[in-house]
Amino acid sequence: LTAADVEAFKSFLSTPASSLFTTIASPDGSWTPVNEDDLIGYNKDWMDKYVGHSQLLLKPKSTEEVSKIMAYCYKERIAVVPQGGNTGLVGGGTPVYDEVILSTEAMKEVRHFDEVSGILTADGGAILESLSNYLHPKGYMMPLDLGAKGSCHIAGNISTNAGGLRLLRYGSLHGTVLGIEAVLPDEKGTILSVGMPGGRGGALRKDNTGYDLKQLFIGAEGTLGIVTGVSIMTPRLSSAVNVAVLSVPDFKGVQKVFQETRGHLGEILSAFEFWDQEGLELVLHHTGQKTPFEGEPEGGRAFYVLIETSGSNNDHDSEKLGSLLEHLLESEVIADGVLAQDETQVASLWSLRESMPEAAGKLGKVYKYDLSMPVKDMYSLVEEARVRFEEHGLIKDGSIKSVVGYGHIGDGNLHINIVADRWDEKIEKTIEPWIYEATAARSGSISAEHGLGVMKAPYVGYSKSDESIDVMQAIRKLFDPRGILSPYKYLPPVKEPQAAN
Ligand code: FAD
Ligand code: 2HG
Ligand code: ZN
Repeated sequence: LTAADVEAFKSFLSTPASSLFTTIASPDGSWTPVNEDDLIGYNKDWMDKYVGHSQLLLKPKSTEEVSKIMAYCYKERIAVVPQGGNTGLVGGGTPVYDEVILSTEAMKEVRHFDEVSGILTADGGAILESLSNYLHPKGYMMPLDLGAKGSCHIAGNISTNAGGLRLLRYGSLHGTVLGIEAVLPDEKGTILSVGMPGGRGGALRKDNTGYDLKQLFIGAEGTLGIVTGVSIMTPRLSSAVNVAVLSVPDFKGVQKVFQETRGHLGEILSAFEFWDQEGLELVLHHTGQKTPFEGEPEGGRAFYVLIETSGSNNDHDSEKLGSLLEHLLESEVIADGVLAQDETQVASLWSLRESMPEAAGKLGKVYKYDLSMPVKDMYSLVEEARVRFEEHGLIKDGSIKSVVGYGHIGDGNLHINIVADRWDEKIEKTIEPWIYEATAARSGSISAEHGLGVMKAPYVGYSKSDESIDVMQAIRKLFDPRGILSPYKYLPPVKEPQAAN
């Protein structure tokens, strides 16, 4: 990055850029840091695990500004990392070295809402919770919800293909996103608009004219272009929401409850989450909440399940949920169950689950794994992990403080949070690649929803074949021929062909 680069960027922007070096003072061309503090929060991630050294933060206000930036970066071969709310959990949104940070923070407007179809069009930097708040008075809701909703941007959600707490009901973003506007890292800073209202074809539910290009951007983690706009299908807001939390003696019971719940509740089921005893204790300790259950579970351990229903007839839904609970209690599949009586209780039961990442973060440094696998194989992995850390002496010496299992059972997605007293190579090497091998042995995926980022780029081979990785590399090169977008992330480096002897 040179002084001339910074001046060029400034000329493209209507808002000022933050730079460590906005004053170019000395004759040798070195710069004077003026606002280092401004950049700290953008250089490190939510977990404090990944820390970069970017010297420049750009907050463009329009797609056209992004286009000028990307054309310039292409010309000058300047590496860029797109950043939204910086809540990602795999080190995707922070620089590895000194890449320029391009933040969507200043692009956060709703562009259009169609009250008949429920199609919402917004800038990429719109915060998920703001979009929910915009939709609620109109009787609509966002099809995704996650604990980071107060900070994450819709383009960040799309770029990570975030799953979250409602995927079971409303499906993945591959189904709900209808259109994407993105700026490509090419000579012109091409603005690619696919399935956006007003464009050729517009935002359509059904469109079979050629390759579905928008799908490539969903989960691309900023490797193909900068997502500046999105159109998304939003469902009607449910007028009746009911929540129950159950205590289940063992993980076999959790699977039984899941089976029974799907059978009994059918189309009104909107979430099915679980967590273990360690998880409950962690959350109670760090939030100061009280357990909703009477007394201790038998043997001091249980699993906990949160069931949510969303529908339009409260009498019908609560009767169904009530009779499910009765059935589970009578058949002794569950030990206890609590049904929320009002909105406050709904929120407090949800917070037992939603507070998990934050509570783990308060205890220590958290090695996080988000794995997909058949439900029956999930919890044995958590147990194996505990045995492994025990055998390696990491529990005894206090390096590992807790191993928590929780997640989105309804989607076959297990979260393991391994809470350590520090970031440490020895701890990491005991976990990785063992955990990826154990996942592959269960025919699982090493990332169910958080993505690859810098953390899992070297390990994607555990979930994808060499042929798939080669095709992904080729797609990446097509969109980003100079390799300037989020380098060092997402995929392993391209293998150079062996020279013939
Ligand atoms: P960032 O963290 O800023 O970026 C994430 C990735 O997207 C990076 O690779 C970045 O380069 C890229 N990116 C960002 N903006 C753009 C853009 N405009 N164009 C191109 N690429 C871009 N995830 C889940 O899937 N499910 C959950 O339930 C969930 N719960 C969470 C709870 C908490 C408390 C926290 C901290 C995180 C959680 N996450 C969850 C992870 C994270 O919030 C999501 O991955 C979220 O979608 C990231 O959005 P963001 O705007 O913060 O993106
Ligand atoms: C969740 O489901 C998120 O709460 C975060 O995906 C999981 O922090 C984690 O490991
Ligand atoms: Zn999750």
